[in-house]
Amino acid sequence: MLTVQYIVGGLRLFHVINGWIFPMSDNDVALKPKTKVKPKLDKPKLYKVILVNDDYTPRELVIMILKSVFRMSEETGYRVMMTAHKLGSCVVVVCVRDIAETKAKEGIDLAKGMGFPLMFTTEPEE
Ligand code: TYC
Repeated sequence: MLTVQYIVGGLRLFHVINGWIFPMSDNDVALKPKTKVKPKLDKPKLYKVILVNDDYTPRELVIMILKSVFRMSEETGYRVMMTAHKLGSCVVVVCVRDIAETKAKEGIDLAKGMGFPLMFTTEPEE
């Protein structure tokens, strides 16, 4: 009995007829794969913005800065502030380096403008 099979090898197509392998001709396009090859983009490295505790900045000011710079609710701001207050520091947000550094500077500058030494640092995520 005559059996015909098709083999896709890389970009070349082959007929297999009774165990014999024949390359397909260029205009023989029946089994051309329809899948598109998407080039994969590297995912950007992420950075943590970290709120650091100090003995001078008022709690209410820390919460106000978390709300205005990092768009946090009062409740989240309170929890993040208290975590830094009790443990020494707290991760505020994880984002791309550019944004992380800009947000950290905005927070520092706001507090500095009011005479307080509040500190935000940034570091790469593992
Ligand atoms: N420890 C400060 C105080 O008792 C409040 C504070 C909390 C300051 C968190 C900084 O990151 C901080 N007034």
